[in-house]
Amino acid sequence: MFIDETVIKVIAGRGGDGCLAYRREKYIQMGGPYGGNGGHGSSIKFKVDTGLHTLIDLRYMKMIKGEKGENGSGKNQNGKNALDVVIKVPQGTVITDMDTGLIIADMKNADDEIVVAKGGRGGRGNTAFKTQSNPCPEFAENGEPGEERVLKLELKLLADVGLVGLPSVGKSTFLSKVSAAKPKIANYHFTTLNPNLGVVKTKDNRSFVIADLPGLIEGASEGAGLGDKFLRHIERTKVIAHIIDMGATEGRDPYDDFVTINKELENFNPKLIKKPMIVIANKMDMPEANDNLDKFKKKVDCEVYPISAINSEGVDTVLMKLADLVYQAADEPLYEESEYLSHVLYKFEKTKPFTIEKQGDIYIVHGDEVERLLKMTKFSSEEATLRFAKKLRKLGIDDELESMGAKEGDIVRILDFDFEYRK
Ligand SMILES: Nc1nc2c(ncn2[C@@H]2O[C@H](COP(=O)(O)OP(=O)(O)OP(=O)(O)O)[C@@H](O)[C@H]2O)c(=O)[nH]1
Ligand SMILES: [Mg+2]
Repeated sequence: MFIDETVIKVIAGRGGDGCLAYRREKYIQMGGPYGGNGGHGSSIKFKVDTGLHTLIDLRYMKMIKGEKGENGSGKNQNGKNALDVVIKVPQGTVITDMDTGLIIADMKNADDEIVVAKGGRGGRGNTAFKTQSNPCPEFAENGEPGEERVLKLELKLLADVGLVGLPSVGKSTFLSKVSAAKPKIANYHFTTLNPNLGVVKTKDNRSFVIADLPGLIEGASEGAGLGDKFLRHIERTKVIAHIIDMGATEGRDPYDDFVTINKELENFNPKLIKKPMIVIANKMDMPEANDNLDKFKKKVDCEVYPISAINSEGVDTVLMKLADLVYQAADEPLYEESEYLSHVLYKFEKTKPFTIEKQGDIYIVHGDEVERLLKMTKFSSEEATLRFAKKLRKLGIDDELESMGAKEGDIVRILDFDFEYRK
């Protein structure tokens, strides 16, 4: 089965917890802190595998979870880092962050590999907090939570030329004549249900890839017929080739067909109709075809190439023209820089540290950074609690609570934890 779209949740592993320990050995007095750091949690990575041609494997994986890093232990032993989780995707996969709608990566190269969710850092053990003024810290940190994202994966095939047209105009017939591809051909609509790719070689040995798409009909962008979702596979193509039934074998006017298809292309993505475009006038073996072609040419200002795909007539000229256009076209990126989620994946650093909402006498503090701080604090130690309070103050939470009118003893809530406000 060909699957070209799926949604998946990724949760990177949490860092291991730091250890709180002291050195206690015979003959060593006041051994000091001795707790090691936790290891990194596993990051989730996507990597191109050129042997894959569909997203079907990911369709059945609703969630990918990373492993927690190992906890630190006594004698300053650091926990082991968890191994990264590497998920294979087909070349041409586009990864979008569902929260922001921004692109994380366009995996178009054969060796592309990217981190989509970063594993949490290991919490520091108490040895790491040792300073001159605090030679024996009585606290350690919990591991940092791993990043979480909901991702949309879309496969956008890599082809140089996209064949578009209404059903039964001969798109698959054309592909079968110019390449080794063996698409299904029949005289009923929607014979082609998934895109087919074929490699073409011209007489002068230039080579390029053609994509044959399922037929489009009026209203495809609103879901009519097979819809327009397959058009994502020509978003990368350098050239668009319209195939038109110039024999009008189904009684339609060829010019109307051309207008209909262009409208659907534009509705899907306005960039599509700005690509270099040619018209392949097919079924020229039919009796009315020459008259239709004359009328058609008067109405369009696009180059028109008459062929009979079924008899392989005229196809070499078309291929030479397509090769010219493909070889001239610049390699344009699919997305602009501004459509990308910033390269820095540290979600926590980008977001506003907190917001405070007042519900009755309770002040509820939200925010990734504050919540992460809370999760990394071991409240069993007084020192750690003090450190947490200091950090909140540094973030400006105390100031904001004060300006919101918080009084001594009011409840401040972060996640499931309630604290008493003190000035
Ligand atoms: N007379 C004539 N018939 C053709 C020609 N090319 C294709 N056909 C016929 O047109 C019908 C449809 O051909 P396909 O290649 O399956 O058309 P398609 O555009 O791929 O159709 P969908 O996949 O349904 O969108 C078949 O019966 C072909 O034999 C041609 O040059 N002349
Ligand atoms: Mg077809």
